[in-house]
Order: sequence, then structure tokens, then C-alpha cells
Amino acid sequence: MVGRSAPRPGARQPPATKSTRAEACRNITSASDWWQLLKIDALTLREIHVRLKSSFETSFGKIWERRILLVEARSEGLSGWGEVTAGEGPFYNPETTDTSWSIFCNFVAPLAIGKNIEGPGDVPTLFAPIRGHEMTKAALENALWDIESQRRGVPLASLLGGTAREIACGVSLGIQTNPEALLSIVERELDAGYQRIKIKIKPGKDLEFIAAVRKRFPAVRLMVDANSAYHLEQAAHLKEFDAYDLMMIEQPLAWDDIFDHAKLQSQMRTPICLDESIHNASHARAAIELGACRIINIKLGRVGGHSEARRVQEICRQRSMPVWSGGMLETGIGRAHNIAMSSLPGFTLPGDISASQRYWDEDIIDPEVEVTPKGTIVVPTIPGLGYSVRRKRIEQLTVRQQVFHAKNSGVSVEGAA
Ligand code: OSB
Ligand code: MG
Repeated sequence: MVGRSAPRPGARQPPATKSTRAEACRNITSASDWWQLLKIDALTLREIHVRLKSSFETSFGKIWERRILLVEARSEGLSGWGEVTAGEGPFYNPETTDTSWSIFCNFVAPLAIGKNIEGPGDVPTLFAPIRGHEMTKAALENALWDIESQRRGVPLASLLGGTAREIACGVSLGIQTNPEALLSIVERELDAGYQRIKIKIKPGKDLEFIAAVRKRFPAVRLMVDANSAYHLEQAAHLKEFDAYDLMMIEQPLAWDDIFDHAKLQSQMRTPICLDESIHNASHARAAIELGACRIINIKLGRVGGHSEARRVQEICRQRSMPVWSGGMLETGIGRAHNIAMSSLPGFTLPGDISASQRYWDEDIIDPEVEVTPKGTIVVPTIPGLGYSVRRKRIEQLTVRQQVFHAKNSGVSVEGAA
């Protein structure tokens, strides 16, 4: 499906009558209905404000209040949801909540609204003229995958090619003031069942913390994430990490580098995992062929949506490179998409996908994401995202929204602050 062009003029059109949700599902399930196009009738972009239960500190900053954009797409009575995973500032990657709002309203929505496409696999081609802005494009593409799985009456995970019934979960722990504070959090998360611990590090807050966790928990599956806080000149220091039996060090060098990571990997025993530098399947191929990493973190937003995420995992699987799903402090909508993606065959390592209650007092989906005592999430088996979206709660949290309607001639836009 990936890479197909937009529908040709004269292609058969979907029925003119407005289907109910049940009819829409029925209409598409028979094999003879393969031609039924996915019609993008309306889009709503919302900004919600939500407060994390506790602050989260990385090498690039500390966050407590989140400003998150949600995309709702509508097609013939069905509604699908996606989440923009950009941060509030351009410190993880160049996208932010505000750049995303602007790019979505000015470029992404106008390209998509009113279009009839064969399926969400056509979206990368549709958005190809827009360079970068992967997280913004991903939110809409993923919303359409949600709709497509409802149209076909299959769970999103199966539609994507996922086979796992449960996915393995780890936690990502922010930088703490001292090793003792970190140890008590690690203990709590291991008691909750999580299968691996990731700790955020930066120069001055690394070896002492790693050594303390390793000493107290000799057998724990442990990894670190530097979020680009080091330079190749610090290779001798980074090599000291080899003494602690880490599963991997995530993105030690620059956010846009692959080449220096290859130089560093050739000097280190600890596997390097790339996060920030991998935006698409071709970056993944370059990183693998250069020997820049031994593991890849796939973030659905960072690579532009489910289509590209599948291509990245496929390239990695062919080359026996393990992958896992990263997280971006998402609400339940982004989390549900990450769960579906993680059911794909290449995802052999525990991801940064943990329970809603670790982040939020109250999530925006029902049921909330829960983790079993053995540190897994059960992949939903109902059509769509597998969780219902709590529209009332979202409305309460919304600070601005913009609605785009397909009209016979062009687009109509309706905004509300
Ligand atoms: O590098 O994985 C990262 C959060 C924000 C930005 C970057 C990262 C992270 C996390 C959190 O590690 C993962 C999560 O629990 O969602
Ligand atoms: Mg990371």
C-alpha cells in the first residue's frame, strides 16, 4: 500500500449516501469492496493543556505542563484520532506545538481535506511536498489509520501487520537530583513489574547514577538515554559505561548525526541506539550500513506515521537489527498508536510505553492504558484504536481549535479560541 499514488481521475467513487458507522464497516469488509475510497470529510485540530503528575527532566530541559495537539479526522460518519508528539520547545527535534499548529493549518490540512484516497498508506505520497514536520504529518496519517481499521472492522494492530498479543514495557526515568532519589524510583517501577529501566543522563549526572543502580540491582535490564548531550571528544568517558552491562546507550551524540555515532560505536562495547537521528527508512539503512548503532528506537511521530514506521521496522528486521518503541510523554491517543505499532514483528525489546497513571491523573481514553504485573500491555483486539476517546474530557482541556470542512468548492475553515 505504501507509495501508491493518489486516486486517478475517473476512479470509482464511494457511495453517495452517508453511511452510518455500522454500514461503513460492513461496506468495506467484503473483498469486492477493495476499491472503496477513504474520503477525508473534515479535520479538527485541538490544543489541549495537561499537567504531568511529576516533572520530567532530560539533558535538554525539565517539563511539567504539556501543550499537546490532537487531530480528529472524519470520514463518512467515522472518526479517527492522532496526536502530535512535538514538544513545547525545539529541544528534542525542530518541531514545537506552535510550529505544528501553523504547518497543520496552512499546509497539511489543505492538502488532505476533501481528498479521496485509497487508504492511509497513500498519505506519505500526499504529504511528500512538505519537507520535515514529521510529527505534524504523522498525527493526521495515524488518525486515518484509526478510521481505516474501523472501516475494515479489524484492530489497528492487525491492520498494520502486528502479531504480538502483548507488548513488553519499560520505563524512562528523568534525571534526579541524586542517586538515592533515583534508586527509590527504580525500586518502585521494578515492583510494578516493568521489564527494563532507562535512565536519562547528561555530563555530570551519569556514571555515579549508573553505578548506583547497577550496584543495587545487579541483574536489572538497564539502559541510558543522553539525548545528544555528549561529543565524540568525550569517547574515553563514554567508554567507561562499558563496565556496567548496559543494554544500550541512546543517542549520545548530536541529534542530526550518524557518522560520528559510527566512530563512537567502533570504540564502545555498549550498543548504541539511535533515536533523534532517524527520521525515515533511508536514515535507518544509512545508520545500519555505517555501523552507527546496533539498535533503533522507532518513534511514530519522529518518522512521520505508521507507514514509515513499518518501513523502518522492515529494514531493521531484514538486517536483524532489534527495534523498540520510544515515547514522547503522550496522552492515551498517542500511546494507543504506539501500542499498535509495537505489535509488529521487529519490536523485540521493551519499549518506553507505560501505564497512563504514570503520567496523568486522568487520561483522555477509556479504559486507561494499564500494565500487567509481568510488565506487559495487552494489545487491544477491537477495531480502531482499541480504546474509546473521552470527548467530554478533551473538550474541557481544549484551549483552541480549528475545524476544516470539505466543501464542494474548496475548504471551509472555522476557528475557535
Ligand atoms: O528521548 O526518549 C526520549 C521524552 C521526551 C522527549 C524525548 C524522550 C522522552 C522519553 C520519555 O524518554 C518516554 C516516555 O515515557 O514517554
Ligand atoms: Mg531518546
